[in-house]
Amino acid sequence: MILSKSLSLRTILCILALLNSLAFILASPIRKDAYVPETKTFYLHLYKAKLSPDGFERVVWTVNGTYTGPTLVVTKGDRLIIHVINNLGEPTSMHFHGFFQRGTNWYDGVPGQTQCPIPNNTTFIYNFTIPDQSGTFWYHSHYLAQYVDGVLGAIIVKDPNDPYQNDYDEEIVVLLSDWYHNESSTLISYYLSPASEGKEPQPDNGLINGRNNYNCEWAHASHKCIDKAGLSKFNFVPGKRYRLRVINTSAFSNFIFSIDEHEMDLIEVEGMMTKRHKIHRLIINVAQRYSVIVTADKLISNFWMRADLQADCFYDSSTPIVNLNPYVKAIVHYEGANHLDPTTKGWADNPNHRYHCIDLNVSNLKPLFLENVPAKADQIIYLNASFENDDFNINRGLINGSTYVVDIYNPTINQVLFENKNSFSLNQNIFGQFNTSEVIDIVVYNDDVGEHPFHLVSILDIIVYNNYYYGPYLCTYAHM
Ligand SMILES: [Cu+2]
Repeated sequence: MILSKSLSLRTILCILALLNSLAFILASPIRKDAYVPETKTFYLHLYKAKLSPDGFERVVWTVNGTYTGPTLVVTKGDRLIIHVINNLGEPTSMHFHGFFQRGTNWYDGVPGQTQCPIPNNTTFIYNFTIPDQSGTFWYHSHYLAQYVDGVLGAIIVKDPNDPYQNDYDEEIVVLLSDWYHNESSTLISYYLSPASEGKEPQPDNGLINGRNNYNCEWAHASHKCIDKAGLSKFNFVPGKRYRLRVINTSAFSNFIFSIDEHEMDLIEVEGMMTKRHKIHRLIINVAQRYSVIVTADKLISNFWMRADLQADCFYDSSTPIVNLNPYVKAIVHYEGANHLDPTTKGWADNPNHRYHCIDLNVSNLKPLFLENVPAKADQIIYLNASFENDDFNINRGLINGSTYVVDIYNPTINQVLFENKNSFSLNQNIFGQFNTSEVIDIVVYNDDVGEHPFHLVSILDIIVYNNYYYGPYLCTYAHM
């Protein structure tokens, strides 16, 4: 009796719920353009090739043979199946920068945290959906400094209900990067030696979409180097409006990005739509992403696109910058203009503009849609970032006084999920473990003179979401 009573009660509740949803369907207008999510499959083949992005030939660690790698274009709601085919000759991994990976933390691509490295001559398939994010993202190797050698590309997640979709006609991806003529293994072994005194290796050049010129007089005479290798060129159709998606994929450098005589309206910061905000120069730090709308409303001509490397910020004044042209350029070519180099002046050098040139001030950015922030955090985590010399005079990065030591073939996710561990050695730098519903404030303090981007790797999520874990993979191939 009791059982049937409760059943009938449940039935009534179900009917009520059904009536409710029927009422909702009747009340809401039927959207003709509702997007049906798709599964999108990509193949990223990693291998080395000799390329000369700025005329100086070097071994580039490519994705599908090119630098930069292919742009992956998907739509919010899609499932991504990404085959990473590793023929680099050493292990690798792929990180998809900016995605929350809720419930698929084991596809976040961080060796030692969320997976084992992908061995050479092995294919690993990442498989995750993007249910609630859109905007400008990028992917890059998360193994050692491989992305500095070239393993990177853009990911664009379109929003079928993009609030600005009627405000631009076309999209352009602009990848900015510092560029080194030595491979990252050489750079790292120098950096992690007493000789560097903790000063990061100086880049040799900067690139816009993988291109720039280089002064080959600065190269060793026997080295293969072509002067005037060529700049990236962006074709503008007069009257059209362009959404530029700008990503700084550098190892070390920030840029000031601008197009001569063209204002930019900033509309997106790292997947968050903002109120439309007019600027002239965009300051963009390592790993940051922005969208700006630029209108081709000038007389038909050519204009410089600029990405000024902030070389003054590299070191203190006692360390000279050598053999580097920090004025990185590309060309904005209006359809119908000649093919000569532009003669335009930058915002700060143009006497008509220099006194009212608007640089991005991040405190002026406002989200387009307000999000409710929980009133009070259950826990506050303080992370203090600093750099110090160790006993061997090697400069190390520290969080709360502790250097991170990776246990690369026993990732933290495995320790939590398979070994049920909840205490870790100091050098695993685990500063908090939380329950699913807890609200956490993370307070990051940068104790270094240099600027440092911080990156929410979803290992925090793993601990939060471990109840939902349904088995990714073990590191069975790790010791082959
Ligand atoms: Cu990243």
